[in-house]
Amino acid sequence: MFLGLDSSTQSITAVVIDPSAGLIVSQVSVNFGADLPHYGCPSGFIPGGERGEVHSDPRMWLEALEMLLGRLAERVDVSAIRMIAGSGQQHGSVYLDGTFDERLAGLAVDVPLAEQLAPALTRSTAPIWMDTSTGEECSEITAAAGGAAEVCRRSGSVAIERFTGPQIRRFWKQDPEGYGRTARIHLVSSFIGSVMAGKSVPIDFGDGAGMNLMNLETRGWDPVLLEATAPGLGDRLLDPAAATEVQGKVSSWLVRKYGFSADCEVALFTGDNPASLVGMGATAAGNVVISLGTSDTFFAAMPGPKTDPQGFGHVFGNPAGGFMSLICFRNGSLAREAMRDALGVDWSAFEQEALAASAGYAGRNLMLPFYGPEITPRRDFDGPVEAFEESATAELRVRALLEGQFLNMRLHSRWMETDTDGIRLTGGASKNNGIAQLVADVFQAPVERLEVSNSAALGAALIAAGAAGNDLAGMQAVFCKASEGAALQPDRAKAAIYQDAERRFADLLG
Ligand code: XUL
Repeated sequence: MFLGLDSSTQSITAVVIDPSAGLIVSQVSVNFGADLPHYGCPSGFIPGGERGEVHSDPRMWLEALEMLLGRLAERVDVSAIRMIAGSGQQHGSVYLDGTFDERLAGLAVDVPLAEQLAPALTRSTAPIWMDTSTGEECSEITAAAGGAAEVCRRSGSVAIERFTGPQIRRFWKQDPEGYGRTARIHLVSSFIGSVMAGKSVPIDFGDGAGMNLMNLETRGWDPVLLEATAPGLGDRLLDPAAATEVQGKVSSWLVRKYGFSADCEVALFTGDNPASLVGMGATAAGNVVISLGTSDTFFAAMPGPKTDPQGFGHVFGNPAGGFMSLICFRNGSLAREAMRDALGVDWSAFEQEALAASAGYAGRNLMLPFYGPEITPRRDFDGPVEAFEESATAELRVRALLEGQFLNMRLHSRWMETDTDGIRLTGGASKNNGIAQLVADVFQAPVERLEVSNSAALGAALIAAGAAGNDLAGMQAVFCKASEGAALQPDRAKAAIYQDAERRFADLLG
């Protein structure tokens, strides 16, 4: 059996798989807010941060890990687990002094984990991906490294507030003494991975690329970016490595406390998006994942390290080799719900009817579908902009909003220069057949919806099984199957319509 862990914003999840039986053996979660209310983080982060600061408590992650492993050991014979891998919410960072590795090597089973490791923290809290406090540091890094295009060329992204390099720089500026005592900086992924391995393990190429510090070509830390970020930073990071690189046996603490086998091994931990790419069965180029959530995301495997010339999209390492893109659209469900409220309709029933009623108007009436600031493209909007050929009815507005969202995705994923052979649609709004058909038509590609839940933890379990020699593509064919029946096929008669609509949409965007 193989174990995948995912330490995300609101919870930590374990998925255990048995590839020889093609079975998910167990899925267990601990919710930070509900299970550990004494940390006062109902949504997984410390509320009330000022000036865009969003931090979490690393002790909470440790206590949750311990609780999770306890629950897992009650349900599963953990001595049969051969390899462990994992993932974490991307960009979050943990700062530790020189005692961290000694503490890991000598963990006692009868003292809480958080109590044993907390004294090694040089920064009591961990900035996470929701943090937007580092605008100034992004500008400083960009200037010192030769401009935004240069930062993007080197690291795969322009300097972004939530990315770890700007966060590290802010810590160095605010607390130079604390930075000085810091011997090791981990991401959430490598921090949890280190606990499992009983020693500090490297950051992997997938998550490492979300730091504005890793050079995409060399896949090592970039000397210019290190220099532009904080003094002596290279000494505080282990060299990045592939997620599938086995790090040795599990911590003896896992053996003594939970009954893991002393022969169980640990592969690297990666970011939740790279792990989801694996868990969604989309690690081969040509498969695109579109996740329709609070924000919409578009991610896909890429053979080479191309970067977005406009600097909106990001490039991370693909745990199966090569690279992946990640593009975030802030106005996802936020915009769909704003329109629902503005029209005063029951969205779930309505948009399917609206799409059917307006079928003859495909691509005719355009809308820039932004109800507030957007990150792709990075721009402020006060509300949607309509360019309608006829007077706007509720049906036409719904069509134009959704078409606008998918045309915006199509336009802003062009830089990847990969074919879209198939789309795997996930997230709340993906269940709607009208929306799914519209995605197929706009992208002119078949759309499948998957049964997978916990795609990051499942992806991590597949990475673990792959690191032990199991064939990844074969496992994905079993574990990442499409849910119901055949894929939705695009209406080929709409190819020219949406090609033209994309051009007009780009013009409207200006
Ligand atoms: C990706 C990002 C988020 C987190 C969520 O860049 O910031 O998707 O990884 O956990």
